[in-house]
Amino acid sequence: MNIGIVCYPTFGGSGVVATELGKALAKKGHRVHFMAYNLPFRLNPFNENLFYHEVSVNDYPLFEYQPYESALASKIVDVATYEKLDVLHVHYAIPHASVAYLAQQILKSKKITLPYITTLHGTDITLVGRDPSFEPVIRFSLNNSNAITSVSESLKKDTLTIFKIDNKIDVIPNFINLDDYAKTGTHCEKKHYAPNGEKIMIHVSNFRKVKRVEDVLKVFDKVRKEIPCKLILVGDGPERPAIEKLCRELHTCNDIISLGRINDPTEVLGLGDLFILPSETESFGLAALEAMAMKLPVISTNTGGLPEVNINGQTGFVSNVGDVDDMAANSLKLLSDDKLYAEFSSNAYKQALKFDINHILPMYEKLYQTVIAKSH
Ligand code: GMT
Repeated sequence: MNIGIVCYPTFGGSGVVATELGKALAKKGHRVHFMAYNLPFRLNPFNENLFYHEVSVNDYPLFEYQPYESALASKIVDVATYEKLDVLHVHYAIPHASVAYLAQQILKSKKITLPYITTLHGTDITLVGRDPSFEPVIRFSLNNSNAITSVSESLKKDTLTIFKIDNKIDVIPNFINLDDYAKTGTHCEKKHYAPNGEKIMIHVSNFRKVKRVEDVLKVFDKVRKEIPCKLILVGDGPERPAIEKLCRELHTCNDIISLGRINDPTEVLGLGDLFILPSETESFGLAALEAMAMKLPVISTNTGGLPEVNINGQTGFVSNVGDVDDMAANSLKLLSDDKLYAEFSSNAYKQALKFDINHILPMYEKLYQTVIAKSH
């Protein structure tokens, strides 16, 4: 198949999922055309089946806001026409679903059929999408999508509650490529970060408010008062200054290693003992799944789709949002009991196996074939 993929190229789960999906499809022989305003950060398009089409928006003094939607719609029309796309897959509803609809209508006027699939990732529904000003556009473009997928049952439920969607929503969960994880070696030794054999807790995110990184620090502070422990933070974002302030107040800075943004955190995860994700809301929690693929048990909240990934009492523990005492107690339970830890670590890996790309990719391929067949 000739498949077009539209995604955000920046650090964030939706871009990672879109990129890894495109790479896996290309490996199976499909021709995959990415359209984004920058090269997606995990994409190396040097592959016979992968193509990258940059969406550039020229600046002009008249524009306070650049017309990204128009530029993207024109790019889709162009790529669909000349590369003969069979299907378009847009990741993140805003604004990609409505842009896909516009492109589809323009192509229709040229007698070209292009079905589009919208994959909902989370904040496009639960945070940004909640803004009532977006409601009519999101609802219309979802109802007109040839198919909609959501990355968890929880997100499907939220979407149906927040919007009046008549269209069916298929749940196709996020995935990981376990082969990549199996290959991961690390050039860095654990003792470099934990010279005295301390345990290592890890948090990976884009440091937005929704991630509650302050809770990571509060939990870590409680844990390190009981057992020697280090915290590795991977990522960067708007909450970084607040985090730095809190670590000074808690006097924990010397035990925290901030690595900033890392394209592929797999190697770092290989050094860790425990992953922590105390998000306010999380449609799935791809970062937690990536940690589980590296055999790390997870301490998370019980919000959104997290309990579908992190099974409470088996692969880690889930707590109410903001309950840092419970998260600290659960962390200590795991870090101070080797037998329990080994059991959870093995369960975490087994759970990650269920989300291997080899199980998930056929679901997307089947969906593409269905929408293509239906639209002709
Ligand atoms: O988590 C973010 O802030 C980024 C966001 C995105 O769209 O890039 O992530 C969302 O999509 C990921 C991939 O499907 C999910 O694993 C994350 O749980 C989801 N984030 C939230 O719901 C907050």
